[in-house]
Amino acid sequence: MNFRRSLLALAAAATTLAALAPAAQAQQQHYKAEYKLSLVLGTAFPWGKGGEIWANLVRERTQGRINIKLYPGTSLVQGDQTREFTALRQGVIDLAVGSTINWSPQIKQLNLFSLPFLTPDFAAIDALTQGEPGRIIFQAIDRAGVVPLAWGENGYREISNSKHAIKSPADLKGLKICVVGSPLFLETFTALGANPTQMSWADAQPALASGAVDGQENPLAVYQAARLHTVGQKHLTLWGYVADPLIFVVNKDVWNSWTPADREIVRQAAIDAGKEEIGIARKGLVEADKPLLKELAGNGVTVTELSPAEREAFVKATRPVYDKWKSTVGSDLVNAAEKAIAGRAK
Ligand code: X2X
Repeated sequence: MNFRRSLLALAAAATTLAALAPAAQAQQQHYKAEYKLSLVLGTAFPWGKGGEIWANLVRERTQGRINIKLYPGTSLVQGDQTREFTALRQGVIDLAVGSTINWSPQIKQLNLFSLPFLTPDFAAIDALTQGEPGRIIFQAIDRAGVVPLAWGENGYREISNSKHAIKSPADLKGLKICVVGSPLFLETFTALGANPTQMSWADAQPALASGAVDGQENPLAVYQAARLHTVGQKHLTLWGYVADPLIFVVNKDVWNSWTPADREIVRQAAIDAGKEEIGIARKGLVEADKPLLKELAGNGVTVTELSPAEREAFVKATRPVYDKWKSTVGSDLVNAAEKAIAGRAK
């Protein structure tokens, strides 16, 4: 009798398992063999390293169920980085580590970080991304149909040019500067008397090399890894006018196709990769002797640091642009950002 009962129990268990297995299989079948991760900059840069760390963590922690391949150079949208967000939404891109600058034409709230001279230091960036403004921005991205998971960082954008040292807005007069992203950048540089021209990163490098443009603005880690001193960009001014955070995201349909457990793995891996990437992006700039500045000087680059009064002249010249864009970004969001920065841990 007992034996019979055990057999019955076994049979019941087998039936349950058999019923479960197809469900699990069905879920597995929705998984693609490979997921495409879009990046502007490759693994020679902190940005691309962040993508690589994320992909590796996901592959390890899902035992290969989710296999992510890197597509640097925004190659999935032929290098046109301002089309990256639309392609993400449409499913041409599965995942991305992207700059708020490149996605700001589609999501106006992302212009927040590009308001000139909003963030005075690294603690201010952290106050935004880890505080209420970061939550508001993630909601906006989510509403636009893309799942935001974690923050990373491209860095503070500093200005370089091939002509002369920039110490005041007058020194920018007439300089041809390439910029990317929304019209906010064109307005900021126009307010400073420069001659801005919109260009993707792919187009910017040959334009700098040929002298078609005089200058550019990018984080020091990008300047250094791209060896911009070799294309005549010998004058570098540290003005920290715009912080450039990155966001780790996933296309919504792809996200929904994963099991809840796998979603959690991908989210945690993005958070871990983001933290590590921010450390890489700030390397050489947060240590007391700022070794990156010495490296730059060693390459024959003139590094100009501004006195508070000199910096203030740039702040003043661009204030009308800040004020005008405040309503486009959203007054509530800008107010929340100013409050978070004022209350930051220093
Ligand atoms: O194009 C740029 O300047 C870059 C690489 O920094 C961005 O994608 C925002």
